[in-house]
Amino acid sequence: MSNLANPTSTEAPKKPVFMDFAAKDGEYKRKASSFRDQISRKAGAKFAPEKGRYHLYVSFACPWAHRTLITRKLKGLEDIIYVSVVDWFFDNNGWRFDPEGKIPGSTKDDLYNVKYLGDLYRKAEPGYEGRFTVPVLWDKKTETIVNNESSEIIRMLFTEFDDIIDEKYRGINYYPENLRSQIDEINGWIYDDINNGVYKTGFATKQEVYEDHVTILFKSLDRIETILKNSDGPYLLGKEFTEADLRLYPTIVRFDPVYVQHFKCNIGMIRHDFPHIHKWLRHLYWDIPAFKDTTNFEHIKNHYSKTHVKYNPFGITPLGPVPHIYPKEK
Ligand SMILES: N[C@@H](CCC(=O)N[C@@H](CS)C(=O)NCC(=O)O)C(=O)O
Repeated sequence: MSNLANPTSTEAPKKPVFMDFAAKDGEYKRKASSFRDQISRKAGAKFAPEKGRYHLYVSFACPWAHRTLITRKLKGLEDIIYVSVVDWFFDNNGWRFDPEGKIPGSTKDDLYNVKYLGDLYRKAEPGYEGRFTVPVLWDKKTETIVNNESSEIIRMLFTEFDDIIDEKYRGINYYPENLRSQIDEINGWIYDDINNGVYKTGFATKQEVYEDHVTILFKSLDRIETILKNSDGPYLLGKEFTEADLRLYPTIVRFDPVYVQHFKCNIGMIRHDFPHIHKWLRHLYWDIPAFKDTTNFEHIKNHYSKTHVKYNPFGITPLGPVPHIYPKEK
């Protein structure tokens, strides 16, 4: 019997979930997330905000999951939503937990003690055939996945727990009404060209596809550089930190340590070629604990270098760049 039909199986799925990223045309195409329910503070909502009810599954390596970890901390939700962290190693069975505590920073599955993240997807939806991605926002009450799309999870965290969080975090919305159109506009091309652009560059399997994407990526980094140069505050939209900064950070903090070399995004480095982005990055990392405390370079570097065996067959993790991030005064 296929263990896909058994929601509580801890056996590895028979079908490999990984390894071929690009389609025949050499292009990497990211699939849409499958679970799209919402936590809502509206009366009668199926998924109401409650302390301890929701659990977040993340990888420290994953830039999309990183968004949710930053938001959880920025919004004072650490005692309200607990987290389990997968091992940085990802094999043919997908993300796995670390029940024996061998990997610093990783955890077991704190809810069911299953071996693979895929087991949770199959528990939520027997027969699920999509990808087993992080982040996952899990509801302990109905034992299902509420949502596995980071861009939606962070918006729920911005607003929907405001009645139960510490007063000092209430009303802080990084997607405020008055800046929405600007945030949407910048998010659009940052996602396509930069957040996802590094993957489209790195996973390309044809020379011309790679060259197209790396060119677009660096044009868009130039665009960010100009925006930050002309900004009247430290952030993309001026003095106010917004979701746009939050969504850009996980890609930029991985850029020099991983993407430059591993994904061949090497037309320039943030530290040497983009002084304003570099300053913005170091401000977030060194001045706001939600950024530094959720950035785990060991998980990030080990994951990409030791998991993408087609791209780095011997699994050697580069030692540089040293340091992974410069101090602020440099
Ligand atoms: N749209 C998702 C993308 C998440 C995603 O692609 N996560 C990657 C890790 S960086 C993953 O878990 N991949 C596993 C797989 O595709 O099998 C989001 O933003 O939440």
